[in-house]
Amino acid sequence: MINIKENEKLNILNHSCAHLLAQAVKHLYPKAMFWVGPVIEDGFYYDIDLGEDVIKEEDLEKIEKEMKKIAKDGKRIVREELSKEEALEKFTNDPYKLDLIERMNEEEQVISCYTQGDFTDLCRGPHVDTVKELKYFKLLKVSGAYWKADANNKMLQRIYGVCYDKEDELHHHLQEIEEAKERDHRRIGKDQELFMNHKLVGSGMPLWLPNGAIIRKQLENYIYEKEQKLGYNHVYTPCVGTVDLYKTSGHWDHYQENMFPMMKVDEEEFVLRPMNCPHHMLVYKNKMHSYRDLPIRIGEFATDFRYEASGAVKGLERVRCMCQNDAHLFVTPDQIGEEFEKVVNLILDVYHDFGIKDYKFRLSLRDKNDKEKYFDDDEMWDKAENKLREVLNHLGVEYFEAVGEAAFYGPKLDVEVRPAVGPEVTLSTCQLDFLLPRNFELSYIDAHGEKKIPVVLHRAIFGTFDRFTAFIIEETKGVFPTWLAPVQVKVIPINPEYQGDYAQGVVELLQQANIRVELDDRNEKLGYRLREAQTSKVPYTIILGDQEKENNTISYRLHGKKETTTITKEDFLEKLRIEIATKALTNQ
Ligand code: TSB
Ligand code: ZN
Repeated sequence: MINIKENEKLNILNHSCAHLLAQAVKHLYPKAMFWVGPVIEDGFYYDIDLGEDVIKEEDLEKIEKEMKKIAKDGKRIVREELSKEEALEKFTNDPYKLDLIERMNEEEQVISCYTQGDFTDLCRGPHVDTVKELKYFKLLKVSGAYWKADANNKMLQRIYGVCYDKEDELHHHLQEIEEAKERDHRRIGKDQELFMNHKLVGSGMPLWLPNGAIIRKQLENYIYEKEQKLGYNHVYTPCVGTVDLYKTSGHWDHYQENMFPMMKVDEEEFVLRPMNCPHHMLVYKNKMHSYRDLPIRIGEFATDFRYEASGAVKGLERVRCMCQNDAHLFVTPDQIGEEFEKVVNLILDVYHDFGIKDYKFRLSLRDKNDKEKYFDDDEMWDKAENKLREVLNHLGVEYFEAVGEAAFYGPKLDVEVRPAVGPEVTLSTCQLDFLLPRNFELSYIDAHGEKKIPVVLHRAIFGTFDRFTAFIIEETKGVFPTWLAPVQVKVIPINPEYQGDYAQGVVELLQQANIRVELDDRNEKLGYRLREAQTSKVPYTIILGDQEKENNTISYRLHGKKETTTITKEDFLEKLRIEIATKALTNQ
């Protein structure tokens, strides 16, 4: 998709279209008042206070019609510059615009407004010359948005739209939106019964259904095995901690707005944990360590709770209850480079296994001038940042640097991916930390018998199972590689009356080999059952007729393919066994 914001011409067009939208809304809902209507990456929106009225998705067409009518009328868009006093006077009945004007400084910015026909809006501009230029636009959706993004404020209505200067560009954009909707993990998750939400459980608290649980279990087994081979030790720790634990770690002071509130039980004050690091620090501290023990790698599939704004919560991608594929690596300063390299290699290895190609490494560094935001030890920061850079260069991975994006406690490497819908998100992360081991007074004995403080690497390869699953659903469009697919094989006897028993035997054979298999011997037409197997996205469909029964063979069809292959049951089993064991991406 084109980034409209970065294209000056489209930017002006979209911003002008936001005004056109506001004018049309004003015609249809005279009581409407307008907050702000900015251009965004893929179009524009306008936040509107409609009083008692509510705009629904089905009202957008009527608003669009009104916009077309105004555009056809072709009024000029006229700019007027005002003093602050004049602006306050002009918008005296509009509390939203007054709020904006009151915060403006005349010395620093020109206050201007733009008028088209019967509609005037406070705006910096620029705009197109006449509304006639706005031809190819579409309103896309409507949602709620708190005034100034503050949940204590009134909920406004946000209408999204997009405008292009050529018809085919708009058409192309709308097609892309349609495709993205098809891929959206929330849609596939519902269609394939992978997860659900229920308001009795709460927003951002998905329930994993049996099909989704199979995928998750496979992911857990997969990464657990990798981590075992790399010398990780997994633990189980509770998903609550006391307030004092988080005071010790510093989260209570620096991360509290992302945490669920405290709950009191007897005399103890608990919080649901937002991170697992404090627990793992205590696991490390449970015994003395020598430099010879390091690196120590403590891993956990750990449930965390974070307060995410209700508007930000999204399917499995952004949740309030998540499970991290977490580990904390305790190393000597000399081991930072080597251990970091192993983490990057693990990330590359995993992405290769899943066929993930479209991602970006972001190296987040400190802003040297910002002494407040960052832990104060220039030498240590320089060393650490250079080390991470050195490793990335040595591995030859492409990355970009983000100055001022590092955490308070150290530099980090994140992997950014783009979901079907919405802004980029972080999947994997690896964060260096010099502070937490100090806060917990961790130590090891070095080669000279001296007490030293270890460095910690926080790392999550999948990020969370939740977000990674969301991403994989979208990457595969719900056609999972066989090793991950909730149902791997569907068995369809052409005529259940004649081949039913044979089909049952094939099912049992596959079940014995731990293949996830389903029999479809319903009394429905073959075409209907085949179509359904296709839409349910099962990798293999086995079709059994008289010939197969006579010859003791099976005929299978791979998802999305027309041709059918006939082989012996044993050969099929062997083929599947290899495909699953190698986690092949053959049906991708
Ligand atoms: C890696 N303490 C570290 C840990 O040791 C940590 O918590 N890092 S984190 O805050 O970056 O979170 C780890 C990963 O969780 C992120 O990279 C991201 O992929 C995932 N994640 C973060 N917030 C959410 C959320 N609300 N929903 C789903 N996944 C999330
Ligand atoms: Zn951590």
